[in-house]
Amino acid sequence: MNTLSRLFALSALSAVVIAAPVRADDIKAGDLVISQAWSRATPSGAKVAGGFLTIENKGAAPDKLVGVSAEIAGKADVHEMTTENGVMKMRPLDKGLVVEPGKTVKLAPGGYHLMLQDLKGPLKQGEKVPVTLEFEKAGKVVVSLDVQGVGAQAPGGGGTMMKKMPDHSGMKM
Ligand SMILES: [Cu+2]
Repeated sequence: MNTLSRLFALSALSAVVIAAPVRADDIKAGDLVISQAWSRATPSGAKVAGGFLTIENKGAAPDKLVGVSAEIAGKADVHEMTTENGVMKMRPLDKGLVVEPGKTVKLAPGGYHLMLQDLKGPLKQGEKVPVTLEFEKAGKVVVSLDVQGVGAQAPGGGGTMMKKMPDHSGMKM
């Protein structure tokens, strides 16, 4: 290897490192980066729970979320929530959820979400629930849903606040 190609290899390497500022929580799968996976605690006896996350496609081709499964759920789907004549409705996305190249798709309350059904047990605040996502191109990806409080509307709700205050970890709830 001559000096020039050595230099080139070195700079290419550092470029890769700089171009991928992935946070510790982020999960990379092929061209996809999945982050902020979370859910909400369920009241006892509840049979369904929603799952929320952010999918970013850093590649040049579209990918598609075609399936979801979880140990804790007998059945899981990708759902879409819409408001029709003032009534909130949700339905499974039979054809999957497309993530266009260069775009970010957010699954959040009131919109797209993972629907965990036939729950085998409650989701408890502070727990991490493993869920397997299946993408057409990126394949199967396991993510952990960070379980927040019952009324949480976003990740980083009550559960995360508690974790950031170790002094209060012995506090009774
Ligand atoms: Cu749903």
